[in-house]
Amino acid sequence: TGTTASGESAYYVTTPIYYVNDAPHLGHAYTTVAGDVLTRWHRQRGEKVWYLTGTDEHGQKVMRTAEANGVTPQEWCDKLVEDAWKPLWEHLQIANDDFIRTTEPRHTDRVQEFVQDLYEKGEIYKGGYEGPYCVACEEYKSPGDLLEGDLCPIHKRPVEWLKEENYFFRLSAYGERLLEFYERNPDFIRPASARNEVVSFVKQGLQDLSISRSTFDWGVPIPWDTKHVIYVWIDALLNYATAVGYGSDQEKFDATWPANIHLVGKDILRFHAVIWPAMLMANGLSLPRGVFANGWLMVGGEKMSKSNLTGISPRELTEHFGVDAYRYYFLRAIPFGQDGSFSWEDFSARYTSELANDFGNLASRVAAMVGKYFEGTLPEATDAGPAEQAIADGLAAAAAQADTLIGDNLDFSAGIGAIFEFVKQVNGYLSDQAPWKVAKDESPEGQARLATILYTAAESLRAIAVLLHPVMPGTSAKLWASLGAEPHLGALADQRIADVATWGGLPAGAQVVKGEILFPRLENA
Ligand code: ME8
Repeated sequence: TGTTASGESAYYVTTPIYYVNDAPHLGHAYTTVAGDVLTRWHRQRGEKVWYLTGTDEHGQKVMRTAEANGVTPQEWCDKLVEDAWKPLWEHLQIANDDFIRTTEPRHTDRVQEFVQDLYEKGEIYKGGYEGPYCVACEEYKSPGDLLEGDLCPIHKRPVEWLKEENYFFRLSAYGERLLEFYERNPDFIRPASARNEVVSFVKQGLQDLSISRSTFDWGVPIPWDTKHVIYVWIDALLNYATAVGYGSDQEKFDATWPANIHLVGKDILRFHAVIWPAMLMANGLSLPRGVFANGWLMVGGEKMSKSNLTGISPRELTEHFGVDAYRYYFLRAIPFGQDGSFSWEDFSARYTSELANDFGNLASRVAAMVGKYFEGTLPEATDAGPAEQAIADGLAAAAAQADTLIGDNLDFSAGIGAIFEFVKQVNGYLSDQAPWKVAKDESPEGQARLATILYTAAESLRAIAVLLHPVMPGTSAKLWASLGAEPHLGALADQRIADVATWGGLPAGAQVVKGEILFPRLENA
């Protein structure tokens, strides 16, 4: 990393660090793919970007899973991280800059220093606590929130009664300051429904937070009282700071912190929007600029989850639809921030109509016609008129909308929708202009018209390849190659969103080849 030319810190995006009690499912991949699209979008804006993901390895949940499998927790974590988590992110083309594991010394040493510091500042004291605890959430519950007396409202499984002498963080002292902070930074928590929920939660009054455990030992020891380990959530939240050099590499930390966006599922919003900012306030660090809570992927009306055995493996879907269609589908089909259900039928329908028919066919038709009528050499557009101007205008509008919707608002569904409106517009243009009919007119005027139509379509595809690159990097790269763009314009990753609508980027003379089919027909569709 490093500072940008202006000395501003990088656009820093994080995912939750996931528990390694089991392999990743669609829900984890949902948040991670969203973060990847967001960071790739900002890279194409030409910004300095830092994208962090990782794994949360301490706590009872992971410890018990390791025990049940007859290995040590560390062995269990090492195996799952290397065999399941990292390979999946590679498979899904996740371009994270770092991967933090909470068992790494670069993290655990800093966690101890952070907690020691709070202790010395008087922010931590010793006390006792008892209450119902959900191990799947790694969280004490309020008795009033339990279902049927003893079920966790998220996992629908019995809670355990815990009674411990613990260390407490004076969270209750931060309510007013947090409310002021939310007030001054109305975009800190998004979407608005999430902000409202947090504000009303904090207004009810905060309780001090138990931040240590002494009934098991799989965690980071409290430095001044090593019979206790640090509560897994305090340990975990700190990853966002330790991974970018907090306490170890001040230059890197200054170039990266604060995070611009913590992406989280709505299940862990309070940890990120209440506890985490309070921890940072207590320690005098600057606060993240935003927390965005995504909704839940549901199966049979319940949150898809490992604990409920409803987790679906992303590979089941990528084998059938391919990686890029997978990345596209969840962000396109579900407005980011809302819950959504996955279904094979819906995925197949969107694959066929939007990806294969609207987009894939456009790309292959244009390449085929440039091949057939101009031997693969992109002709010049000498006869551009109002129809071509409408396409250039449509592109400018789509690019501007997508930039705001995806890059600023994290409204992936509407942003991708804007790009696909442009795809539809280009398809409409081709049906109206009917180049296959114009081709029969062998006069110079007819040939100039044919050249102009095919140039316009190919130039539109140039822009589409750039705009879809953050969402579908592999497909866009194939399209870029098929347009023969690279020798003239350079690498796809170096194309800038701000320039994408400048008409005429792809020069006449580019060698257009009919590449492989972008979205093959589905088997058993
Ligand atoms: O909570 N729908 O880890 P975790 C959408 N270690 N998103 C889902 C989802 C679903 N059905 N299921 C999971 C933890 N997710 C902690 C985080 S951060 C300092 C520590 C996503 O393995 C979503 O982002 O339970 C959710 O917040 C995260 O996975 C929880 O993963």
